[in-house]
Amino acid sequence: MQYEDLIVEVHGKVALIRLNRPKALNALNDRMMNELGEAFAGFDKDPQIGCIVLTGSEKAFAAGADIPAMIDYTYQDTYRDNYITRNWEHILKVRTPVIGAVAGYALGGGCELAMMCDFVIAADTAKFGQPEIKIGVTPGAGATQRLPRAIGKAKAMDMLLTARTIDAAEAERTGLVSRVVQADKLIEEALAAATTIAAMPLSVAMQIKEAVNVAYEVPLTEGVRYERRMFHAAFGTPAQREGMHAFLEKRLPNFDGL
Ligand code: CO8
Repeated sequence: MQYEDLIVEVHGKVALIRLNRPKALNALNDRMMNELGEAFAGFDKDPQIGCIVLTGSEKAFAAGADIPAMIDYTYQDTYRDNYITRNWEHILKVRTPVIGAVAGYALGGGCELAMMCDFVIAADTAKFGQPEIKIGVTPGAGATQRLPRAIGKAKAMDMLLTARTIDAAEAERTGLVSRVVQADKLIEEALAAATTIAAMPLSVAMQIKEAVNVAYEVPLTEGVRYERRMFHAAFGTPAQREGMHAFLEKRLPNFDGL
């Protein structure tokens, strides 16, 4: 599939999606967000794909929503006609695991998009920030909600109110990203992590992703009950049979198609 603002590649069972508007530091516009939705949906329904990596360029994962594109919007455009917001959350419907691989700027909507990935691997050049206040708007794709959950209220308020960017080391220290790697190894490391995930049973990976996301929506006892039902339901599945038999037979499991 050819896109205007994305480059997509398949590496074995891993799909790699690159945001590609280099002249605008991958500013996220309507066409790119539509294409991103299409790319995610296509890979998500492909049973050969076990993990998706979302990345940008060396200079920018994404420097936020496209400012010139939205400068003249009215409340009617944004609220009634749902401009901007209508195509930003396709990623949340993706059941296949998604890793964000962030180098350079992840600002505003770029940082929010990274936070919608299941986890983020950052290059040592990565910079995260929510500078919306500096251009006179609140965040709109979840930063006021996901950032405090990810890094705590104090750090989130600091970033949101001062528009301060944090570097990769601070992002890792605060839990915004899972690991930091050398910039020239980012794609290699992200593909390696994705390949590891893609070798696991996809059905179980999807269930784990679903259960972790439930943790942000329901009280603890409900979440644990939800997990327990998933655990009960695992018994008798091909993945459980193969995983446990492979362990006893001292061989690597083969989860292909499971
Ligand atoms: N939109 C459009 N173009 C951009 C953006 C952007 N967000 N960011 C950078 N660019 C463009 C610049 O205009 C410039 O283009 P040109 O060469 O034609 O002038 C080019 O990219 C390079 O940028 P700079 O020359 O500024 O590069 P620097 O290295 O000097 O600075 C920065 C890089 C610090 C990233 C700087 O460009 C910057 O501050 N960018 C804006 C960051 C920002 O404010 N982002 C938040 C935008 S608002 C938002 O994201 C809200 C999302 C809500 C989504 C809701 C959906 C549900």
